[in-house]
Amino acid sequence: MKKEYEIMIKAVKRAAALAKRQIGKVVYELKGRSNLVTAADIACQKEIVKIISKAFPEHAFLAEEKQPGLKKEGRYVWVIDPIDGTTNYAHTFAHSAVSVALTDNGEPIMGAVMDIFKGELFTAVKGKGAKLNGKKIKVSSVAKLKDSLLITGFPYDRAPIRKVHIPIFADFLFESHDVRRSGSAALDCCWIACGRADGYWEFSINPWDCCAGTLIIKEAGGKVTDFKGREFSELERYGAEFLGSNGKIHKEMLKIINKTLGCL
Ligand code: LIP
Repeated sequence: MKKEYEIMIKAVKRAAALAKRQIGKVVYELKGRSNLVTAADIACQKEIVKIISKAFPEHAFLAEEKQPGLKKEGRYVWVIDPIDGTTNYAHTFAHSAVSVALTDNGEPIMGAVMDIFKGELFTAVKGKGAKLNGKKIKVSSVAKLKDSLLITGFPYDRAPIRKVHIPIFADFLFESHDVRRSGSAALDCCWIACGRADGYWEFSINPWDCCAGTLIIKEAGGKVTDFKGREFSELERYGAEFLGSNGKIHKEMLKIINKTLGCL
């Protein structure tokens, strides 16, 4: 898998550099209610696909942006978010990343997330740990929710916000040190993995938002499940309900989330 890793890093760095050159120079379009896409998203995805397809023409892709002719079925599937945190990127709110993961029969085996603005590169290979700029990282040692810093996000579909997301947000706000809403799921996962925060929950993110980040959290000693505490069983289910943590506060977070979900 050495070649796959090298190609993954090449693709992520090339896309991050392309996105960085375009900061502030691209207009956005709406794919849906508050769901933005820019020309940079499209260009970065095409560049990533070009690099990977040249090296591995038989591999398939699960990518955020529509791209005609992409092979979708196969043992090896590359999961791509060319710019995660597109709304941030479009507004030059400096917190967006390129996220690429390679899966083998639906199981992430390597992943890379590169912060477009800061240049931080988070990587993980299954069974070999997680790194930030080549140095091993691990989740925080915070053992209690009341001592934690949390992260969340909100889906583009704003409908369930008032009845579901705000009550859960409020519960966590009162049960933790504080809650951050960054706008990039991939970076949220990486910040849990390196101990900058202790738990991240979000409804309705996509496999491309969190596939690499899920592996990076796990390889850094953390835990990722849905809101019933189950590991993701298939690629398509990644992110429908996302809870990533340092493992130590996972049960407390599940209890808070299900307090509201149980009332619905
Ligand atoms: C975004 C996620 C973010 C979430 C947004 C959106 P995108 O991904 O990274 O966590 O809150 O709703 O899904 O669309 O920028 O790739």
